[in-house]
Amino acid sequence: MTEANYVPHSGYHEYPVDEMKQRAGQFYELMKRRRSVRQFSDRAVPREIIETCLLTAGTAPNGANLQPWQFVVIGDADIKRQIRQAAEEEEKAFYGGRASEEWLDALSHLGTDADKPFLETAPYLIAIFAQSYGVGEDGGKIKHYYVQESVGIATGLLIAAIHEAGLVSLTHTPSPMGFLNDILGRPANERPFLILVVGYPAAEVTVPVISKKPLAEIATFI
Ligand code: IYR
Repeated sequence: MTEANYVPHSGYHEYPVDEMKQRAGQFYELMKRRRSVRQFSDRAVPREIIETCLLTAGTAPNGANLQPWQFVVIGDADIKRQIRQAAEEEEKAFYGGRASEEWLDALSHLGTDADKPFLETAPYLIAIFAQSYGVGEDGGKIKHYYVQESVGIATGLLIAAIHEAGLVSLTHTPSPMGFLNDILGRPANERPFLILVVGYPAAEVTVPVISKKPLAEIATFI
């Protein structure tokens, strides 16, 4: 047992209500401009930007503060090529019959297919792993809590940080993703969560027409 140790929360800033409204609105204006992008430029992105965005991801609230995540940043062309090859193999099976008609129907308005050139074009792929359990110095298993929730929240912060920095991203989830452990040499306690594709958009980038549900549909005040 480790005893709890408290310090004053000096990082908290209170704003006047009008300023709060303005800040909340500004953040919404920023975030609603974010789109998942599937056409990337090969333009280089400074590694430091990715590092800072990962630090933001690492601030996420998480189970028992055990921080059950690992971000593998891939900039190497040969590894990106291997990932594209393995992902496209799974995607061919997915689009070619493994996915139900209902699933393919739900995706049809996005115009996605098994071809994933962005996995090679984008300067960075971030393979996000969820650590189902930790491994102690003695090799013993350390129980992790709320792993999916924790990694999901961290990924959300990462996506927001990348958008705020002025880059675009795509959450890519070939299924199954076990090939990531093999290609990246990750241990058995780490399960692939998703691949975040990061970079600048291609010059003539387009995005599908979609809409977001209005507040009344996504929230209930009682
Ligand atoms: N993983 C596939 C299929 C796919 C599934 C969902 I749910 C999406 O929102 C988008 C795509 C692919 O990446 O094409």
